[in-house]
Amino acid sequence: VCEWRAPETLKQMLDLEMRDTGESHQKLLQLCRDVIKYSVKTGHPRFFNQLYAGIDYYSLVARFITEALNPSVYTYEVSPVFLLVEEAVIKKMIEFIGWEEGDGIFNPGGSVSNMYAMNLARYRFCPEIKEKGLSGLPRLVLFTSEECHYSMKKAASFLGIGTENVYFIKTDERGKMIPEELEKQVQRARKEGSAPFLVCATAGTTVLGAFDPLDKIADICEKHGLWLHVDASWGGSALISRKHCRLLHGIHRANSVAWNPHKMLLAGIQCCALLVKDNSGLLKKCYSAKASYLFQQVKFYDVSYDTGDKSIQCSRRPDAFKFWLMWKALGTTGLEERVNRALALARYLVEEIKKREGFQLLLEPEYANVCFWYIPPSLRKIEDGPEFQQKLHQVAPVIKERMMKKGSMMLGYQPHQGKVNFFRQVVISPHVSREDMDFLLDEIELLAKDL
Ligand code: ABU
Repeated sequence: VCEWRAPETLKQMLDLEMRDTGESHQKLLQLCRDVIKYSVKTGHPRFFNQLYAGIDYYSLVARFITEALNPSVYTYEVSPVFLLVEEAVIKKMIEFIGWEEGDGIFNPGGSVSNMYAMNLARYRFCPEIKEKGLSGLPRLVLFTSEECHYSMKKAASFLGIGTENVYFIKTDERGKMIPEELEKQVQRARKEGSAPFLVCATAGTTVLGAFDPLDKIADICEKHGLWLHVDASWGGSALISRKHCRLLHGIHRANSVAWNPHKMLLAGIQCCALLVKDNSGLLKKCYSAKASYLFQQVKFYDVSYDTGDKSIQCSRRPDAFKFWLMWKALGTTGLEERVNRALALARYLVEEIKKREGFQLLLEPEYANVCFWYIPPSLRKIEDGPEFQQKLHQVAPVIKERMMKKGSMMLGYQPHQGKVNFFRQVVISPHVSREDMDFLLDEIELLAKDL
């Protein structure tokens, strides 16, 4: 999976210096080989480190095509095909959310989609902000769960809302936002004289893979007139599965949804859409700056296809094409099988963890995040308490170091919400088999046998 080298060693091994004269092709080939050798093979079936893994081969072909054509998706005149493809993909994603109509845009990352949504919600709340700026606004407050993605804080900071004005709502033992706590916090914000404007629910949290109760959250948003954004960057792909789409029950009531097909569906980084339930051109009204050298209003074709002004970007990659080509190749059924297979494999891993001594599940997962501790032999006789917890906290980092130095697999770990370091195994790639799950558990035992 990887050929680990420490940064200083790797700097010496790679010839990173850029010189006045160019290098020979032979040298360039060697450099390319080195780049490949020392890069992490995220397509390897034993790369379980992040919320993405593997690559769909059709989306890889799509990437070859777009890299060669080098388009920028802002006007129909330079990106006729890719603009139509993006429109078609957005339309189809909107159907799966359950909206009759809507709008959307592909962005460089789910964090950016969340930021777009936050800004859009604020724009709907006070449209004059676009011209007048922040001065004169009341203290705006938004709500999200304590398990939310860290982009919520970044967006609040970047947009001038302020991280103190993000109210983090308590979650239950499964990591889901507690609606009654949301209601309390909205009322608290109103009593404080601030202006609540947005609730961001999460469908598929980063660590635990939890899904917030969207229907109940939507009831509260409707009652208080708040924009509901669902960060389904990770969990959105469950919408494709008839077996698992119930995880997102109520998503059709959202005002906006972030959904990243580059995660569970393997559309290749980056492939991230922000979808908006709107038919009034809100995205364009909020973001457009009407550059006359790009978005001329007098053209020989229908300028409504020049959709780039809905974006805060100017140059923009044709990310929807990767998803479109693989959807064309696999059909909805193939995508559905991909989701079902990953979740079945996660379930297999859970059952194997339960059978093995020393492995302890954190919670029953509802998605592809399998969170567990490994308790090595020497700790099994120690009673649970501060000493045990402090020792357990050291275990996952040591195993991680050993697996990376050996190069046998990659698996994430973290401390989280007061719990000491535990592993988070993410099952995504269709190239992963039950044997890889067994290998993972065997390898942890092997790497930790002296701990
Ligand atoms: N956007 C979440 C990515 C981090 C992770 O893979 O855990």
